[in-house]
Amino acid sequence: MLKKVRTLWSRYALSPKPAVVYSAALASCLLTGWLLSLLVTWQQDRTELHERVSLLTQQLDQQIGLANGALGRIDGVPVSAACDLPRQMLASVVQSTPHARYALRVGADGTACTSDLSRQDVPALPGDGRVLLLSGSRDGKAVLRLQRHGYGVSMIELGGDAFVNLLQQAASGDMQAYMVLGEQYLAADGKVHPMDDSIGQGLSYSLPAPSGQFSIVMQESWLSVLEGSLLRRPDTLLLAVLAGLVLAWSLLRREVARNSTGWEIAQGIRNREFFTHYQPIVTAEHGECVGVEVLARWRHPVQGAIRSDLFIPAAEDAGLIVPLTRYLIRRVTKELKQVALPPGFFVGINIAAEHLGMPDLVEDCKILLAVLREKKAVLVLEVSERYPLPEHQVTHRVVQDLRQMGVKLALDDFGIGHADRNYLRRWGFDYLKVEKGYVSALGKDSFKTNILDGLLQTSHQLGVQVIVKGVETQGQQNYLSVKGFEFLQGFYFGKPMTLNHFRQWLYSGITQDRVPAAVGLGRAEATDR
Ligand code: G
Ligand code: G
Ligand code: MN
Repeated sequence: MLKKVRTLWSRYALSPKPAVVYSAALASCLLTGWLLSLLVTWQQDRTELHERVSLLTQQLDQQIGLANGALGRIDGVPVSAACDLPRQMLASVVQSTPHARYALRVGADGTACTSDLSRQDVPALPGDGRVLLLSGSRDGKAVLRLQRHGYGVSMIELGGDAFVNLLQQAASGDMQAYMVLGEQYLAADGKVHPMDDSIGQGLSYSLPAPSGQFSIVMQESWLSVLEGSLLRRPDTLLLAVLAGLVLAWSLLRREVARNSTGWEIAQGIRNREFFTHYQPIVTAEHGECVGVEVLARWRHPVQGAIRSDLFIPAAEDAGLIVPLTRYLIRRVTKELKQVALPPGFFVGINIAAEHLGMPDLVEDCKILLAVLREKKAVLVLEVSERYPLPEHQVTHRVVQDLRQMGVKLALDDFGIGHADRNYLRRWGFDYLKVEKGYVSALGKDSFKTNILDGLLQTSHQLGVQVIVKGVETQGQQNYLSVKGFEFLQGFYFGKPMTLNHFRQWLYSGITQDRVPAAVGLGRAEATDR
């Protein structure tokens, strides 16, 4: 049970999960789309708010302008102790001024006349204040008083209803409009409220002079912008969703492109399109075959032979390298059963670093190991220096388990990565397989040649054996042999070949001569693909 959990953990938790990555990408696309919609909604609302405010400002300015004009006429009303004539004049001003209800004129001598017989009261008139916004004392409705001091005092009172109507027209849905004057404001509910902070955050417009004391505030709640981005503007949202989908789709296409290769590889494994080639590893001195490297090959039903430097990385990307390797190991197991191998023969299999982090690998190797043990052959797992082994407890345990079963470890492509002595010691490699470039550099690149020369000494110190790959000429073999390298691999000795070819190659090599030149040149042509 615990083992199963550990296996599942190493298989899923330690490797990236494309599904999670993909849904996260999709979610972020939709989020971006929605943010876009939010921004557009906010922008549109802002524009509309501006339009409404300026319209409301015009309307209010017109109303107050008329009242201001009326004040001028009231200034000219002569007041006398018997208010009859002034009252008539004031009443006509009230009648001809929209929404006016009441007018008052106080002469320079303090004599006061009003437009309304029933309202003889003279309100307390503040010093130089020109406008007052008040709750009407009689019917509870808002009342607007405009007054002017000069030669006496003139005052006109307007009913608040007209203003409230305008505020109501301007406000809609979640947009609110307020008419602010000093420390008070009139709201669309028809009431006068004391000023509060929330009103200050809206969009504010001052009325032009002479009504400049007034300002209009419009505001919209964030909640309604949020709601609007989702509901009120289906066009914007649709556009945003479309944009999100386009983004997601392009992502999906990349994913599908990747997955189609992945799918083909999976299909290929199922249909046994993958097979193996074997490339000999020989002693430097006599060219005697002491081992073999298993190389994956793919014969695609439509595209034909596909290069392994293309499909191996693709399989790694698609998370299929492990199943592919597993399949190849099974195939190699079956194939090698039929072959007699020289004692001590080593069989190299390329393993992805990720695979070494899975406890399954031990299980995957068991049957092959049993077959090889019977033939006194050794299994060598080749891991590339390209991708460092994950310094994970699981990986160390897997390596330890394999070691106990007699499996050897080779560091492949040595010289292209950053493996240092510590890395080699930590993982206990038995073989270093030197990158092809070092051999081809012989006689051309003294820097690389020097590294190759120095490698022997290092390998002795570390107790690892060196296999030099990419040997293509007799000159290279001679050089390496004289230098003291033990094992070589390359086209000069044998190209990767099918099992049948390899078997022929091996047996004829054993029964016939072991002169490398003859072995290499003669056989290389008969092999491969
Ligand atoms: O022989 P060839 O040109 O196909 O090899 C190309 C590369 O592919 C080599 O570097 C070799 O390590 C890698 N390769 C070949 N077969 C396998 C395989 O079965 N598993 C892995 N992980 N790599 C392989
Ligand atoms: O896993 P590894 O990188 O060792 O795989 C060996 C790769 O090198 C295979 O692709 C094989 O075809 C290729 N190869 C083997 N011998 C030679 C050689 O002598 N010259 C060149 N250029 N490539 C070789
Ligand atoms: Mn290899």
